[in-house]
Amino acid sequence: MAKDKIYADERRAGAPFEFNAEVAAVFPDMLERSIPGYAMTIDAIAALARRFVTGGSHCYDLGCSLGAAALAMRDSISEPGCRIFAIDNSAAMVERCRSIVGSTEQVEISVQQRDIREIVVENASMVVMNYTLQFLPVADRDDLLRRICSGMLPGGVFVLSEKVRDDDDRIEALLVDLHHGFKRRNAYSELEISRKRAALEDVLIPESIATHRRRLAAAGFRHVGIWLRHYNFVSIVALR
Ligand code: GEK
Repeated sequence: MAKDKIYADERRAGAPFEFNAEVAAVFPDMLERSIPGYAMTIDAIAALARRFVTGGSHCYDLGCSLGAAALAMRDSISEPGCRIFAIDNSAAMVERCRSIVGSTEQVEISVQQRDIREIVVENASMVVMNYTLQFLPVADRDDLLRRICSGMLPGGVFVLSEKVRDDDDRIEALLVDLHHGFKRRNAYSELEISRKRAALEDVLIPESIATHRRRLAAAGFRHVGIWLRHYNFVSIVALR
């Protein structure tokens, strides 16, 4: 697995973060060393796919990057006639995702380079947004979640993983610090951590758990619960 040294390079300082070829090439390492709980979300997506995906339905991995969630769903679906749509608007991610996913398996994964704000979700028993909503403009988030919910089958499952912001400023500062400690233990230097933080400013916009809960309820999800929290990273399960 190629090691993420992007922000060790001082030429990267100052520019906003982008999902380009350089990021796509080191992405699995970047996620594992930066997102506490990431591997657990992929395991849970597999377990939820076994439980919730129904025959002849669609599954969506929105903001799929290299397709980790789509692959977890594919390897767990035993129902017949399902299709998985893995969608990302980064050309570099989609190109790599296509070569990782291949095309020989029983459950087809259709990898598409699209903006997830423009897609139609239909006949869905499972939708995953694993750390993707946080990259959309806040003003676009309500509408997208409404459209996701209305394209889902009754009893379908939505998995939403996000970096969150605590309403209490002291707790927020503590959680950010603990997260930086996690990154230091994963061999990122202070300089890499602070450059990445600056690059993500205005690109990754975290919201509070209360805001996510309100939006999910307003979108039409009947049951909403947090199944994972590690510092300021959460994963939420919502049932249509
Ligand atoms: C995983 N889910 O491994 N339309 C489509 N894709 C988008 C958009 C958009 N408007 N905005 C951002 N993206 C993956 C990890 S990464 C999370 C997801 C992270 C895409 C973007 O190109 C990137 O590939 C992905 O969302 C977010 O489980 O890097 O922290």
